[in-house]
Amino acid sequence: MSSPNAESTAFRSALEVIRAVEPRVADAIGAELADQRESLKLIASENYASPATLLAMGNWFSDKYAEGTVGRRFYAGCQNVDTVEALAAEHARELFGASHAYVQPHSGIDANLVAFWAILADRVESPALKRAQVRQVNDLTEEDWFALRRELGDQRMLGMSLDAGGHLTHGFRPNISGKMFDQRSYGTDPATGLIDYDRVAEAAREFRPLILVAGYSAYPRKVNFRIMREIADSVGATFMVDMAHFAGLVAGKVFTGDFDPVPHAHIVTTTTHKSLRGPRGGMVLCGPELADQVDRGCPMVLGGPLPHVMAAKAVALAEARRPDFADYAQRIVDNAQALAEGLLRRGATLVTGGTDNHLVLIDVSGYGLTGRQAEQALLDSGIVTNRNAVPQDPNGAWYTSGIRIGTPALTTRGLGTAEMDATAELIHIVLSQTTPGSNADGTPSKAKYVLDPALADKVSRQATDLLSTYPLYPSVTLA
Ligand code: DSN
Repeated sequence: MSSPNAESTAFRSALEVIRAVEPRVADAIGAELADQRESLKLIASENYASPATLLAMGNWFSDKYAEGTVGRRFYAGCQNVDTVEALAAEHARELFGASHAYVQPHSGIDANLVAFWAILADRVESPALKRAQVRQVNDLTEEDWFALRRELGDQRMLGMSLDAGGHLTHGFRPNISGKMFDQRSYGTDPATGLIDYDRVAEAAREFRPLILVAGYSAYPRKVNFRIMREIADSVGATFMVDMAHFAGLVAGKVFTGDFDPVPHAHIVTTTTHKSLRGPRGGMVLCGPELADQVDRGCPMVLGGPLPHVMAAKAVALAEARRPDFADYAQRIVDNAQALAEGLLRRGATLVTGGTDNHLVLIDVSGYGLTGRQAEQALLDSGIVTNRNAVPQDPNGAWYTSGIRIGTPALTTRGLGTAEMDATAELIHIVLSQTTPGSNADGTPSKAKYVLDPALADKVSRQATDLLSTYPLYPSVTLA
């Protein structure tokens, strides 16, 4: 462990150096720390990376180009990048029990694109090259190349629907994945809000996708990946899991057996900054069958790797291999369940009636509000959340009827189940005291709301009090 003094000195010195060039940037960095320290951060996809992870990103690795893979680069002088990339991949393999890890993706969408194109290359391009008896695409005739491009663009994907908690990158039209694939969705049972595996199997039988995707950004339950793999196998689909939200729960062995995607999926993607608590970035895990295609991610779909971020991934993954990470992961779920119970006891409606992961989805229509009104009222009260669609949402993806809350960040700060109950009380007070507002012409507004500013201030102070026992980055003083 580094000394608190060393961490303070490092950040203070960095700000001093930045301030000498552009003081407004140094001020904004300092202000961001102050804001994060004072707000109750309940955004399910955010966390606080360790000082070591943050510091690993701010250095001269940022200046190095390193296209290619470890030991096989298109640029000279990559020996130190090789060291950190190999370390990050080794930690990832060991942590998740995967035979191959690719740590270059810059984000979750990038990791998913790498996976999609690795699958397309394996399932569509390689057979076409074989049929044409050539080694690579440049050797195809114009006619065969044209036919292959059409075939690549004519593939199917089955993923979870957006309003059931799926993710935009799983084949939805506003995202490139929806323009690449013919997509169909599976939803959740309207009565329970849970995935109905028989319905997924039926959809797979009817649609015959090349890729079956599991994974979510707003589904508060576990997914049985063994069953999903059986469904994929029954229709010859490649099974891909996007575990971005719950990677920390897999790493911390809270999700094991049927609920650990790594032994069941052909390919797994993730971000590294959510429950995993690393730097902003992405990662792909797979078996030997897809490893070569995955390693072509750059330059196939990625710009040059970011060696400074790979260095930070190595640091964060090393942290996640420590025994205390399992305790952290379990506390994330304990806290989410305590938050859910606290909300239910106070009369809130929760999608699926609770949670068994890191997130809770409140249906705020029970409070007479849209997600947007609820999100803003909570923000006025020092509680940072995000609005989210609920299944069959009548208010669509912009206004929504839900508020998604998650516990990875507050758990990192050290808050426990008692503080989650206090947090549930603050959320309930704000939502039950907020009323919908009207437009200038008197019609009901989906965005405007009325909340007594004195109440918002009071809750804000209570939130700050709740956090004061659990300082964020206690080792870091900037003044
Ligand atoms: N932005 C992330 C989330 O909030 O879930 C995933 O895209």
